[in-house]
Amino acid sequence: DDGYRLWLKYDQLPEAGLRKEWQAQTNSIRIDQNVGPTLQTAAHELQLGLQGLLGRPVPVGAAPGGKGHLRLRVAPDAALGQEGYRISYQNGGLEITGSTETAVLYGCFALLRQVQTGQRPAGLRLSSQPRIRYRLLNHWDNPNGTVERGYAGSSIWKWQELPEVLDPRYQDYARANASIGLNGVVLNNVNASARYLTPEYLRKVAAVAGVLRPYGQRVYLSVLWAAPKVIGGLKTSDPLEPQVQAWWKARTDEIYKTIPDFGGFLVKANSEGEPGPQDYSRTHADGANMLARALGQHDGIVMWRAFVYKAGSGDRFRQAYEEFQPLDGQFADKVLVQVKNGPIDFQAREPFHPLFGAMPRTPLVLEVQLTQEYLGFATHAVYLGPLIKECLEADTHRQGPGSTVAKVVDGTLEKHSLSGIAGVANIGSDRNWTGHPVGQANWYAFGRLAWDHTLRSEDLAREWTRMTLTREPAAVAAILPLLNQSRAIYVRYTTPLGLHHIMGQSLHYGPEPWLSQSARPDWTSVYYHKADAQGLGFDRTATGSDALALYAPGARHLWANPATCPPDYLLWFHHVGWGQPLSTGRTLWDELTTRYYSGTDSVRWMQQQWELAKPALDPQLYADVAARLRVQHREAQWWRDACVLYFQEFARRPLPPTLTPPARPLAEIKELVDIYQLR
Ligand code: BDP
Repeated sequence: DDGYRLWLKYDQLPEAGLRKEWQAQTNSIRIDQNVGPTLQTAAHELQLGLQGLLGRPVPVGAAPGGKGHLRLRVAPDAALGQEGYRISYQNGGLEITGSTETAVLYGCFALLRQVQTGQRPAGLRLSSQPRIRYRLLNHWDNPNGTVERGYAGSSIWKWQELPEVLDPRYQDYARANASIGLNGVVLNNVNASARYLTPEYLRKVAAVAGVLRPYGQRVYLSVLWAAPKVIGGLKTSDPLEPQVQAWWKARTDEIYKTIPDFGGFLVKANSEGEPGPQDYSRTHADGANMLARALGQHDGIVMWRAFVYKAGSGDRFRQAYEEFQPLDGQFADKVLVQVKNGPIDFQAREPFHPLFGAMPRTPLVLEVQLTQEYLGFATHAVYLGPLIKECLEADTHRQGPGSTVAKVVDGTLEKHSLSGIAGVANIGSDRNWTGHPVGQANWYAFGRLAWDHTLRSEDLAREWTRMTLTREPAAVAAILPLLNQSRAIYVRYTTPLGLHHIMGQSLHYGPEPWLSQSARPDWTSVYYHKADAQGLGFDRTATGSDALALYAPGARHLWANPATCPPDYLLWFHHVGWGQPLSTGRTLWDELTTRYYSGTDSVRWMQQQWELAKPALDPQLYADVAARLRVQHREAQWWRDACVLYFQEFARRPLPPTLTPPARPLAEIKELVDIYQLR
């Protein structure tokens, strides 16, 4: 098994009885005549799946149908909204209904999931609708085929070959996205090239859009703020200049002529050297609103990213908040502000971003990163369900207890009709799409949570495992704890107790806590961990940067007191003495080192769990993950030894007696980083 089929494996169900039960309900698929391409796609996908799973032909024919026939029907239903579906028995036959063809398509994949995970058809009654309106993957793919922070091969978009050649992968990609409830794709990197807006490229983009459309996937583009200068021949890209406004309006109209269901723009502006409205002393709102006006009557949105931090302007933690919060209420109706889950940058664990709940008049898109830039690339097995859920369930306390990030993002807390969530894709041209097979679980869980953030991370891990790896109970029982604990384990052997941003420079791989020189101070490690003879951690209380003050009192309260702050967040907010006893009963030093060691040992445990599942796994897939786990263990030791020895230079304490000191000196480990960084 090369992993290409993802979770959409339609191998015959092993249980003959179960097959029979489903066969009795799926003699044929019935659709009305003259339906559109999406319903035809839905019928085709269902046919494909059922034929494989049930091991016999399932013809598609004209409705009505009746007993034993499965009907797909589009019928406006206010209770289901535009995208929700219902699966139920009507007149003795199963029926999948929704207000739109796309809704029925989602319903078809939901039905297939029922069959794939071994549910019985008797009494089946299921309805579901998405809680978030825009559910997007963000590709950081470049025109030359590279992927920024991509670890699964090159880009799946082959721009040279487009529009004539349509790689079959585009359709399989669209199918995968639709099957988990996503509805849109930003095709290109936020560090954007202007060329996507040229007529030459728009033809290519339109060709991709044509493949994705029947699967309910709309296409969006990241835009370069300076495009009017770079490709438009203008001298400025000042958003208040009429010629700039006219240029964007004309470009946008052109896009909609080529792609009538174009989704809109994603913008990274005045961030990490990208141009933006501030180059002309204008605000982010001036820029975003200008683009919203260019969209005019077209059905599209602007997603304006809040990932900004200027060198030398204090604690990086505070900066996005300070720039964006005062703009609340100034953004036009079609604008959503896109905020990363945490205030720094996709670290293995971050407190939720203080902007959530603090901009009640602006819909905020939650951005999470599926590509594991800071989580071991495609080498380390890290299931991200728990990370995404941790953020969604975090309580901002902005409108009293229960004001979770999820409620901010889905729009219910502040009564927004627009809502969005974005996952930075971990997909590339590797045969199995994501490099590490467990990366597929992250794509899967993200899509399912984007549809319904109340789903449990553990349940999604189970679904994915059973659809993708095996349904053999003992193997599933071995794999699930591995997945569910993998993120916590990764945190322990890399950045326990709230350490953050101590990874290798630029590449963001491996440990480099000693990094003290860089182009900007907030790209070093010492800026974040602040180790000294007294202790460790970033004081973000009133005696330090006071970033804690950005949170509502209820949320602040959780972290404000070092004695009661949950250990997982401790060093995010406090500089703690090495000998300080923690709530765990150990001193900071002992707890820190114990976590580095236990995290590393846990990778051994992950290996053992994987071994237990071996008899039920495809040999190729088993071997691939087993080998990656061996690397992961070696690199966990790398992290452990690097961090323990480095911090020991400050703490000047021995390891707790139960721990065996690293066998190699720090100098040797530092060389490793240089080898990896290719400096
Ligand atoms: C950082 C990445 C960088 C991205 C940036 C962003 O290192 O490559 O361009 O985020 O999100 O984490 O804009």
